[in-house]
Amino acid sequence: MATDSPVARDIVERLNAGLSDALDDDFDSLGRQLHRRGIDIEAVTSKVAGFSVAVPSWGAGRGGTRFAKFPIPGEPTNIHEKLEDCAVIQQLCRMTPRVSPHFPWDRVSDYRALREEAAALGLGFDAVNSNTFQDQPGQAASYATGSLSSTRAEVREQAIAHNIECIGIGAQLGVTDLTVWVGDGTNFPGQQDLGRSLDRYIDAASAVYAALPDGWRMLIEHKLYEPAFYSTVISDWGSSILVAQELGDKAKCLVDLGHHAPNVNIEQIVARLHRFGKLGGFHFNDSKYGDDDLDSGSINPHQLFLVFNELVEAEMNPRGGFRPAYMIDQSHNVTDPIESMLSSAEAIAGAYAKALLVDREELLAAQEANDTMMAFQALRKAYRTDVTPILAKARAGAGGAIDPIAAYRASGWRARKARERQAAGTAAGIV
Ligand code: PSV
Ligand code: MN
Repeated sequence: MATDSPVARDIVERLNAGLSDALDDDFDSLGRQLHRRGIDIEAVTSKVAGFSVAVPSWGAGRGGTRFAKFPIPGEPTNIHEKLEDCAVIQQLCRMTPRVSPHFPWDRVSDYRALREEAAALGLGFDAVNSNTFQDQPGQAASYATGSLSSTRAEVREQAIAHNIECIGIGAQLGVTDLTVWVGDGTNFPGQQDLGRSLDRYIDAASAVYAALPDGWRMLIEHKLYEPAFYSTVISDWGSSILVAQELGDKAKCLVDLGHHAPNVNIEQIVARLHRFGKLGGFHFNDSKYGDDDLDSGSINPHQLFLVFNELVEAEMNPRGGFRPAYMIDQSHNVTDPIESMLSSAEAIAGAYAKALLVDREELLAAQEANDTMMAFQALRKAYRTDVTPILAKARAGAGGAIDPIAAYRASGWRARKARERQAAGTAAGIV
């Protein structure tokens, strides 16, 4: 961490001092309860302290919807200001040490300098995201017909070149993952040939894959629909794994929680992808209807827990290796993005902590004996445990805030930035 913390350290220390007795009390009580269940709270706390999830640079602003954007005074409008806000999140919660950039949104002239700027704020970078789902001013060819799967060769070439440029930027930022999400698809039956569009995607994606340096991965992110509403080229995990298998070992699948039809069993998708060594990353958010990009765990915390139950299972039984790129991918329309990401980091780490509490021997024994109720109870016991003292201890132990949102509010950060920063525009768009 740089010597100048974004939020004054004494604010965090003063608030922590007022909360630490109660936290110790709750932690000790939970420790006794877990001890009776054969669980060492210190071991769980140190695993939680080692957990991290990246934050998206674009999530630091108020994203808006397709219809409107309502900026707040003091929100960041460029990558430098976004990094500052991400540093606040990391300072207070201590589990978001990396920022995932998106290009060309985060374009600068000197990426080595950007890496140093982030490092001075206590941050590193995570997976680079390419953007071939929007046209940029002055761009030679339009993505109106798709990008990697477009019928037009010059469009595919441009999309390939952009992804290769992202790899080059990522190398300068110290990153080793490229996440590729394309909005390619159709709005009318018959608009494009469903087989040939996938052929074109695979051909173009192979050219990007061929440019991956050693140690790099290409994370293929699927999404059911939007912006295309009849068919999407990489619509589901089936298409994603088929493409990843076709491309090769460096290609993995990335699961974004919101990119599935309602009620789809996403934890099973996680288990399947892991089974075939293809689970590369995860985008956390929550939804009620579609790709709502709501805050993680705000609608369905139980689903988040069940997903983590599979992720912990994968962590403990890595088969061909398990190195997931975890990232928050949300759009904050009605909250301060810093508060939303603090709250989401807590929800995500909480689901992880609960999944660590599952007695896996008990679960396996019940499963093998076909004792459905006891298998379910093994999960339920873990899920209903209040793990907030573990999360707060892990945070405070790493120098963070016991109550991050309270510390953030006490810091007056946003009001200060409102005086210093330019106002954000109101142009709407999907983020
Ligand atoms: C697409 O909906 C997505 O989930 C992809 O990860 C994009 O990169 C991101 O949102 C921002 O648009
Ligand atoms: Mn995503």
